[in-house]
Amino acid sequence: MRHEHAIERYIDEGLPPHAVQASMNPRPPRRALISGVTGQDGSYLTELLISKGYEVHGIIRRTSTFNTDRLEHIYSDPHEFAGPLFLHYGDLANASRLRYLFEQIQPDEIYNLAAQSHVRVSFDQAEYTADVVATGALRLLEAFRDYALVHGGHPRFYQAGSSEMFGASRPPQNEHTPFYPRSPYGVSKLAAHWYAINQREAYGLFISNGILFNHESPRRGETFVTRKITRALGRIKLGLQDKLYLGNLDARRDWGHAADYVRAMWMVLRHDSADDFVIATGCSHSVREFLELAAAYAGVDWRTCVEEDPRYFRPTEVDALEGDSSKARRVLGWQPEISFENVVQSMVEHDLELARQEQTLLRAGHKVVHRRAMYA
Ligand code: NAP
Ligand code: G4F
Repeated sequence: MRHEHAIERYIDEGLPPHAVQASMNPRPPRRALISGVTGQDGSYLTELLISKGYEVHGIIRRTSTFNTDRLEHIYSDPHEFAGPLFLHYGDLANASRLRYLFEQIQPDEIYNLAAQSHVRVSFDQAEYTADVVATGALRLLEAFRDYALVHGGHPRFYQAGSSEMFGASRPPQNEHTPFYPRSPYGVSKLAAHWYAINQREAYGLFISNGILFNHESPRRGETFVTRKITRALGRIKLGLQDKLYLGNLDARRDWGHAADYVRAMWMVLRHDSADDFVIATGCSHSVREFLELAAAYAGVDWRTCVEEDPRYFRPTEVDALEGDSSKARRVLGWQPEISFENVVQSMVEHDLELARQEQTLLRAGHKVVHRRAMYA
């Protein structure tokens, strides 16, 4: 059951400033602020931090439809207003609001996960992507700097960097590999990466960059290729859809599981000093290999239903990403625990179940509207 009205009660819209603080717990062991909390990684990171005793504050955007689906399960008791998750309206485009949230929440750790994170869409909306991904990160970093310098207490900042920053550089990519981004998204992430390093060096603040390779899960957005594939295969298997249209099947990616990667984010901020880390499995597969494996798990002959569609090609493609995360393994003691096969299998099983639910509703006479990706 969805708790739409319950979750709305937790969002501090309309609360006077003092009530935001009054509604929080007495000082918890650690307090985290997450931008992008409603996204794939935001939801896994929230779960991880809560399991470690954190009080978690998330920044969410005001949207005309609910964007809190990935967080609904954390609201098991809609009648309590005691956390451990608090949501606040905000946007990386709105610097004054970010400063206000730092003052009110006084976080120990900040995770900047907010982004227009779709590479293909960044070609259509390059300026907007730069505003959110690059300048948005700068707005948050500047709010963090002023908060950290005035408040003290040595708060820590995590910047969500991406393997897209390596772009055309040949694999395997590590912290010494030259950056060569191939999309407005990659360029914007690289600007954010350097803003973070500059603030670390200029002000001596604890600011770290993760350079994360692709990570997936059943909570992955449905316009990224892995989830687009598993969602479609589930529906094709149950006769709800005929075709799956894809772009470049030859691109290679280093795909891990989001749960492993948010654990790395946390370890990056728990390290003794601020630094930058590549996080990756070290194995890559082509989109075609992902498709073949997913189709095998779903029991679908993909050759009969997959068609190439040039709308999904990118003006400039990143052909091959495969990360060398030996520094993170050596220095942080991080390593992935979920295999590529398990990532694919868990996504297929999840999406077969979604398709079964859709089929049941259809058979019961309900009208089901499946949202289809628009060239992404
Ligand atoms: P995601 O699912 O697309 O989530 C992005 C989050 O950012 C959502 O919560 C979104 O809110 C929020 N957001 C977008 N624009 C915003 C704005 N203007 N102000 C405030 N919030 C905004 O991304 P993800 O896969 O969880 O990735 C998390 C971060 O890691 C992103 O920065 C991404 O670029 C980066 N990254 C991801 C991967 C990967 O493979 N997943 C790899 C490397 C780096 P709505 O829910 O309202 O849209
Ligand atoms: O799933 P994708 O859209 O992910 P992409 O471009 O690698 O970006 C993701 O990973 C980055 C880390 O490297 C993140 F920073 C970023 O935020 C995002 O999470 O595409 C993967 C590959 C590409 O080569 C693309 O051309 O799949 C290819 N592809 C083929 N057909 C497709 C499709 N991608 C999408 N989205 N849709 C297709 O139909």
